[in-house]
Amino acid sequence: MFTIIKAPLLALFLVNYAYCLCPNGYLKHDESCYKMIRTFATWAEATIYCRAMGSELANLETAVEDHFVHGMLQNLGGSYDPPKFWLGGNDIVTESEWMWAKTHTKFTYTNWAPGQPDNGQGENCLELSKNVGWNWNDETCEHRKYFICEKPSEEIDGGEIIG
Ligand SMILES: [Ca+2]
Ligand SMILES: [Ca+2]
Repeated sequence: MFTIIKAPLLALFLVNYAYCLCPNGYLKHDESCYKMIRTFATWAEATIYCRAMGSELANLETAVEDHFVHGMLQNLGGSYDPPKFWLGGNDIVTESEWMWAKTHTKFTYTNWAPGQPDNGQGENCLELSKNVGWNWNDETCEHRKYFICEKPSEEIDGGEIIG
C-alpha cells in the first residue's frame, strides 16, 4: 500500500528538479549571488578580494537589483560597524563619469543619496552607507570598509534523473 502511493509523488517532484544555486554564505537574487564581506578593505583591495573568490564587487545595474541589495543591507547591514560597504562603481578614470568596473559600462540606473555625489576628485568610489539610508554615496577609495561581492549563480540541471 505504501509503495503504491509513494511512486507518483516522487515522479512529480523530479519534474521540477532544475534550479540555480549559490555557494554557502551567499544570498541569491535573480541569476546572481551576493555576499557581504566582514573585512576592512580599500576599494582596490576589495576588488582583489572578490576576484580571489571568483566574484566581483557588486554592480547594481537595475532598480530591482538595487532594491534587493538595499533590503539585504536593511536586514543584515546594521550588525557591521561602521555600516558602510563598497560596490563596484567608480569615477577614477574621468571625474563624474561613473562606471561599473566589472563591465566597464557607464551607470544608467543610479540611486544617489540626496546631495551625492558631492566631493568631486576627492571621492571616486561608490559605497552604500546606513548614514544615508543605504543609498549611494561617493567616497574616498583609500578608506577601508566592508564590501559586497557578486557572482553568477550556477544552474544545476537535474533533469536527467527524470525517467
Ligand atoms: Ca569623483
Ligand atoms: Ca560623498
